[in-house]
Amino acid sequence: MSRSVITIERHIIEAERQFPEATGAFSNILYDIALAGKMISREVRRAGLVDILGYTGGTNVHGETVKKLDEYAHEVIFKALDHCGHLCAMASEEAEDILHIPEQFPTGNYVLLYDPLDGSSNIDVNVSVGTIFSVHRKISAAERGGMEDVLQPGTRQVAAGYVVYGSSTMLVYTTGNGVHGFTLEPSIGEFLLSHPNIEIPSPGQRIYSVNEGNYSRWSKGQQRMVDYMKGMDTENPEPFSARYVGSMVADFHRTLLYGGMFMYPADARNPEGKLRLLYEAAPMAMIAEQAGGMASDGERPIMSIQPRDLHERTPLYIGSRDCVEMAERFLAEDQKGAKPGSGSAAIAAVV
Ligand code: P6P
Repeated sequence: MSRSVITIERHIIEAERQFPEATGAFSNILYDIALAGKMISREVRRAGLVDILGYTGGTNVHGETVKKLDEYAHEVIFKALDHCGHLCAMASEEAEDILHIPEQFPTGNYVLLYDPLDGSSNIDVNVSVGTIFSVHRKISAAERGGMEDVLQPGTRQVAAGYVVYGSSTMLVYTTGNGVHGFTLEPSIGEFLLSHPNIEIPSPGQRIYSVNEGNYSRWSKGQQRMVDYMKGMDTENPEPFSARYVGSMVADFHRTLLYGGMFMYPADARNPEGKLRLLYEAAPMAMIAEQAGGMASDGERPIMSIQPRDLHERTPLYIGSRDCVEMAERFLAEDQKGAKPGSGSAAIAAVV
């Protein structure tokens, strides 16, 4: 056995010990998120058996109402944390409005935002999906939190992470002291530290990740950048490789470990992009920055954006710093009305 066996609970406790004033509230939130991740992982891995096991939709063999997996994941997370006494409110991709803590439970000083099962449409074809979470401190005076507590910029996050349900189930999180990955050992139901202190390689592997089906709706700068990465620009000595899963958590996880850049640009049909700021882009941006990478909306850091709405969208460029900086240079030329083919200035300094 080459390395000590460290569970996520042990890792959280050790991290908490660095802060003598810590009350343990924050640690308990992370424990409960890890528990929810284990429960969701179990159901995701059985998804393909729904018909065989008689879970035909309306009710299962036990007469229970069977929910779609993303609704299930939403409820598992809410019910794992609604009574913990450390949250003043929650918000979920699956819920239109803010989620208040039930009256019968105590509240606390943190807010949890989450996408319970991102990419869930891919489950039917056995493609990796994921859960994304973001934790902020409560800032309002009210005991039970409100929109003010939820609509905070990414720079105010105290923790962020995701669970990727792939060839294995991994939980990756940061509390502002580096990024750490834990792999679920199903036989004992424990997340074990497998990727301590993850850093995005920069220059990383020359991988770009974007849905090129949107090419015709992109800006000229966006089109020129992708043309460059594909080697269609004579100035590019070495084309990038293209990888696109279509599940953000999977595409980001690969980018975190290998480098390169994942993009979901704005386009003529989605002028604000497709991905959600609060519970998709901002938590991934905290992880990327903590891992030495970068996350931008094409002009400014994702973490700097002051949210206006619970479900607002944002363009996203995230990964190795050199790639995201290149993206900002290409897109800046859109602002200057650059003529097609003038991408050379944006290419400078790209490794
Ligand atoms: P498209 C999944 O539906 C998702 O929200 C992200 O996980 C993923 O990156 C993106 O949408 C894929 O969108 O338009 O390429 O299918």
